[in-house]
Amino acid sequence: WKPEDKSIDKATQEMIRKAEKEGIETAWDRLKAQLPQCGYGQLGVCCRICMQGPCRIDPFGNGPQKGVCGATAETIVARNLVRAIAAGAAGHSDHGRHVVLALKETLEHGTPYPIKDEKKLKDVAKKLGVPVEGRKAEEIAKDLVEIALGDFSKQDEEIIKFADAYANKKRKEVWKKTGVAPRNIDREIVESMHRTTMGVDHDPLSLVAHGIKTSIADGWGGSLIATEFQDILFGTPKIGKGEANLGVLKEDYVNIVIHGHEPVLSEKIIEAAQDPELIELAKKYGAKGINAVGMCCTGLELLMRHGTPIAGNYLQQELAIVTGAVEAMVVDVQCIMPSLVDVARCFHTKIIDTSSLATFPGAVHVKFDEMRADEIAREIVRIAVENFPNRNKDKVQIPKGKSEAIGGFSVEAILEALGGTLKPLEEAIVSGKIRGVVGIVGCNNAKIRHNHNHIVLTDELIKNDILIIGTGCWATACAEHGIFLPEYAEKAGEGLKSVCKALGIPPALNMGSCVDCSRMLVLADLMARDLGVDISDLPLAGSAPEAMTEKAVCIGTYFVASGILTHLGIVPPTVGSVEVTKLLTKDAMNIVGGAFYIEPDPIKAAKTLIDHIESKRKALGI
Ligand code: BF8
Ligand code: SF4
Repeated sequence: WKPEDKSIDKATQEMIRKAEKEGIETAWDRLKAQLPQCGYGQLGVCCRICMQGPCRIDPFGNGPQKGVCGATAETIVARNLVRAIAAGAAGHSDHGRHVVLALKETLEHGTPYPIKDEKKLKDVAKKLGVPVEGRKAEEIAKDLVEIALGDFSKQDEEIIKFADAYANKKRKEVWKKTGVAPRNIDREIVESMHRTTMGVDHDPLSLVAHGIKTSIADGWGGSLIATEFQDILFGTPKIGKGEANLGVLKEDYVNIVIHGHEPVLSEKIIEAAQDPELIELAKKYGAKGINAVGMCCTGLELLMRHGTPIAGNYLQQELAIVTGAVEAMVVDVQCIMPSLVDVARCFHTKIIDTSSLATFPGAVHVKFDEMRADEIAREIVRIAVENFPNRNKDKVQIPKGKSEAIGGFSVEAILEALGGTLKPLEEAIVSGKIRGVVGIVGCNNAKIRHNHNHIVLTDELIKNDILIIGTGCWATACAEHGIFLPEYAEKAGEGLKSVCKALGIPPALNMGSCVDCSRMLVLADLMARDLGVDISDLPLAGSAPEAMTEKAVCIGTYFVASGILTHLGIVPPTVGSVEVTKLLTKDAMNIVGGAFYIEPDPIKAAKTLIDHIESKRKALGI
């Protein structure tokens, strides 16, 4: 298993080689040690829900076909899927809650997080029917906080207020008709756990339906709330430049990598990294200054809002430490490998955990508190600076690889670039210059050659005049491979190229972190409203080419629930049930207007997505 087979990226390969030479274990080594992985687990037919188990179903039909309680493969697979969706929804939505609570604290006790974007505040308020005329920002914000928290706590049967305000009528009708309109974000997650506990819901159809409901509570609820409140507090992203890949680390500087998901932390760390007193201290220790960079989704949040360099995506987190040049890696929640602490032990790097939710054995614990955000951020940066003299220069090797990237494509920024409406984009789609739009999301997965599926799929689609929008580790992959540069339009088909050139945009647009998948929903919804159709009628598709987390399962499901055909580049652990697989890949299309499509080969996947887009165009008569 050569470094070239583990990643398509040269900088990543270089660091894998360094890790191998120095005997440092990485995700690929651990995957190898896991092989062959359990076949029951891969099919999703094992159950550990009660202590009569673990039970497993023989997929070949010779052994047991039921668990001790009588649960079939269909029930077990559906329950496992619903639990994965619930966990993914919980991750995004709890993140959303934290942002709302930060704003609430600001209003009540004055945290160091003032409202940065009053225009966004008013726009969100108007959508939700909150009066804005003649009112102070704080008064409007108070009402918004109440509505958002209400979506986590209200006990009536009505659809959550954010989904009600943001989704168009046609989509809501589909949800109401099929009984999947979410009532309360927390409640749908709790009900997922209740339904799937021993001896409750055993019907794959009603289980999957509730999974869909829970996913909508995330996409049109928790994630959307996270994005909108982050924009209010930290500013709505605007189109701007940045840099990506391990080469953003600097040899002569104190390097701080901010890794995780919640900008409540990362915003403050990059502020503290600019503190003249701390820069002076860094110089005293022999560094030229402080270089704070991002990693994973929190890195994308910073890249989107400030053009902060991003050091990598999920599979590059260990490798950033392997450079030997990282003084501190600051982590909060989600997608953070526990192995970081072990890799850091091979160097001087300090792993600093900051969330009260997430403690890493062996890390330095500096728990974050919004009220003392500035002080704590400075303390964290100081730890990094004071660690600089411990760096072993002989162990330092920073790969050169990095690329420039244009980012910051919030819906607002896209509208601004188009002159205030989506009309130019819609006209390009109607005229056929752009055949359609594909939203690509999600992770890296050690089982898939790092960044390979992201790049091959993106290239193939843009070649066929399909505009790409996307988020998460896909966005970092594109940033690293130069796809987010306007000149990359040269690789696009003639139609898409001409539109990109006219607008000066790249053929693929970075819309942010994984909670920002909500931006894609808002964009699709706007387009549907403009054209007087449902989202499911539009020439759109979704894809998670290197899916890994439960959050990705949830995102895929709410794309499907929003009426979008969604490709998965990895076979999910649901194929052990014929019924659940059929439900997700076929029947869902007739029920919610979207379905999953599984295809590990990105070229084949591109062809199917293109065919799907062409069939939607035909149905629309364009
Ligand atoms: O939320 S894309 S590996 S970093 S889950 Fe994680 Fe997947 Fe990356 Fe961000 Ni999203
Ligand atoms: Fe086995 Fe049923 Fe218990 Fe699952 S819930 S572990 S299938 S007995």
